Amino acid sequence: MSEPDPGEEPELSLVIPVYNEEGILAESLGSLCERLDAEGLRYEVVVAENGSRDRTVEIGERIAAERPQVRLLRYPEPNYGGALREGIYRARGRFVICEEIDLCDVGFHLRALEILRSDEADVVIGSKAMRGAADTRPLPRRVATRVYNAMLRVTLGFSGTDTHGLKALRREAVLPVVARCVVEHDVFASELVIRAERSGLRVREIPVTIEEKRAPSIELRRRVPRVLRNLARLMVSIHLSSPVGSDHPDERPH
Ligand SMILES: Nc1nc2c(ncn2[C@@H]2O[C@H](COP(=O)(O)OP(=O)(O)O)[C@@H](O)[C@H]2O)c(=O)[nH]1
Ligand SMILES: [Mg+2]
Repeated sequence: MSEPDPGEEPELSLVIPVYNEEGILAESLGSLCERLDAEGLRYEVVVAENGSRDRTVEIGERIAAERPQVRLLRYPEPNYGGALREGIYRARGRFVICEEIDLCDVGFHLRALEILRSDEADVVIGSKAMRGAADTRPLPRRVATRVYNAMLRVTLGFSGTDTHGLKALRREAVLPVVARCVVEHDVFASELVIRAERSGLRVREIPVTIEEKRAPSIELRRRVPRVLRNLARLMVSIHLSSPVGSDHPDERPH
């Protein structure tokens, strides 16, 4: 990863997993940084890339060289969850926002920061499915979000409406939870939220408006089998090794 600026620590780290994003990387990062600069935030952007087969790395390296706030992290395996987790570990800010390069919703960053700064929550989820949210994605993906989160509620006792996508974290509170996560790929994001909730962290959802800059790189039907496999692993891990109420850091096996 490119060396961090040894100067002042950022208050906010944005972690953005990216994979084959040559089409929108430069424009998205450029306008994101300009908007964050205009808000006067002390921030860094950790771009967590792995195994892209297009010009993503070349473009990411150029932007990291041009903008001191941008760091490029290269995770060794093709793995969204692994890259996101590594980005959270390497983030230096007190607050960490998990972003997606096709969203970059500064409105969410500002609302979530206000909640974290005033110590009203440890985790703020940008929900696509709660009352007040606006989701402009195609119908199958909206339905998939609802079905998936209903499965998390039924099988894992999740109490919210969304786990994948935008979230803001108080880094210190969440690091022990990240360390206990066992699944990879897409389901890691859900595991993080569910384990945070089960360990007693204050999780709050706020509605977001979702307007993707492009269709997702992986087709929905190709994603489903892997998501189901990882969900099964997560259910086994949570129900067998930590019955409800015992995900608290003090109660886990050492
Ligand atoms: N590092 C990494 N990032 C990924 C991978 N797959 C998707 N991403 C990134 O994750 C974010 C969301 O991906 P997207 O294709 O829009 O899927 P969506 O979350 O269902 O909308 C984008 O920033 C992608 O570049 C992957 O395998 N590795
Ligand atoms: Mg997307």
